[in-house]
Amino acid sequence: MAAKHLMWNQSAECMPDSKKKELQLERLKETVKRVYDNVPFYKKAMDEKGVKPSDIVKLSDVSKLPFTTKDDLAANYPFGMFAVPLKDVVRVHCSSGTTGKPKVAGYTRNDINTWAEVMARTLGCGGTTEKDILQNAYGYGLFTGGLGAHYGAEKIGATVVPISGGNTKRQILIMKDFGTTKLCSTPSYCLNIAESLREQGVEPSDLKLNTAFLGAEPWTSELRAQIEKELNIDAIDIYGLTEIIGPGVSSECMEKNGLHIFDDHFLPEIIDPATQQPLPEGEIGELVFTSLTKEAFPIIRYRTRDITKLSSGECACGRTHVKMQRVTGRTDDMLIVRGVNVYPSQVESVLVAIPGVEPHYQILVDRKGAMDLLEIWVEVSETVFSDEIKGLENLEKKIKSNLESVLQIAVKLKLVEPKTIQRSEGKAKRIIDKRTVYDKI
Ligand code: DLL
Repeated sequence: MAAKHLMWNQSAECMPDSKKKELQLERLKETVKRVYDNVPFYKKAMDEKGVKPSDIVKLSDVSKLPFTTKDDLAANYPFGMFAVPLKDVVRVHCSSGTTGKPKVAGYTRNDINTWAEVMARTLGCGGTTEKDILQNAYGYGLFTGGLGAHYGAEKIGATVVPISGGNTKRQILIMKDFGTTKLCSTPSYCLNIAESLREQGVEPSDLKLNTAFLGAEPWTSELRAQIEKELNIDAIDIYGLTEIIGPGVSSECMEKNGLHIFDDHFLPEIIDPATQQPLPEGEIGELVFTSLTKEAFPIIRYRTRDITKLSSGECACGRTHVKMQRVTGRTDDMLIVRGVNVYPSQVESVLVAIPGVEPHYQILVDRKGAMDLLEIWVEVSETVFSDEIKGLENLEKKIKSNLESVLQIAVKLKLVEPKTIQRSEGKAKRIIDKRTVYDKI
């Protein structure tokens, strides 16, 4: 694995800690001053907290600053959080918000360059070079995945195939004919592609694919193992969000042991979501980011709702960026069923560990009277499904008992035929919570 320690920007990625902290502080001060002077929301929020830009004298002073939440973005929709005039904004992207209005991100020309830089680092983490043919199956458009990966790959000089998501048959044709070496997609779409390859009798050895950059939704290490085995590739977890820049906030390296946060551009903190107090390194909580270099849409202490923990210290790859653990879920992704917290990732890790079960599942929550019901639909493989009833019953028992012991709650399980559950072409929709519908009536 010659590409193991390849880096796009070694001096930034391996910066000694003291130098990094100096740079972060300098950039934090600039950012805070810029938002105070240019974004009425921040002036008001800082005045209310009694904090002035000049109060930021050391890095830990970040905790004096107000948080930004998605409700704040909604209240300032669409362009109210921008710190530059619109004439300097060369691009906008959006992501769907739960309130119905999208969250809007703006970029200056410099922001686009910064984004390409952090995405080049991301793709470099998985060994991408100008010799690669990179098939970009993230959706192009308002979603940040497509153009984010595109600019990063072009910056490296790889040959980009901007195929976008969907049309799986064509994805496979191109993968074979063009000799694609790198794939960018969501993990669920990668699984979909792998399944179609299998159906078409295409073996991994018929392809030149060696690495996939998978992100935009939570996935488990068990699913990684399955994708890697099935496609005979390295699968790298990449993370980001529209509000911070898009993809390119953090990425795993080939060590696959935590994601390097590009912390010369994005300052991370972990807080207790209940008390909103910062937590010490190593503790699990909500990830919060302050942008350090963004011009159009700088953001202070943005509450991502993503749950993870941080760790510092040099990685075996040589990078010194602070690492975050794989995000297993969001605070608002967590289902509370009869008072018990349930994350889709728990369901996924149980299912992927059982032979004969496909990692395609749907979680349905409903309410009968005062009682919450948790139903999980699970797809089984063709061979298991056509097996005798006894075999199916045994499998059903096993899945149910494994799920119940992990989730600590009674589950109604339904085994369904292969291909029943809708395949994803982007972010998979795994939860149908009918209770919210009832609650609104
Ligand atoms: O999903 C940006 C992206 C594109 C990341 C392509 C990686 C690859 P949004 O649509 O704004 O942006 O969604 C952001 O998706 O807060 C997480 O909850 C989730 N998410 C993103 N990457 C990961 C990941 C893009 N690797 C939201 N693991 C974030 C778990 C992820 N969750």
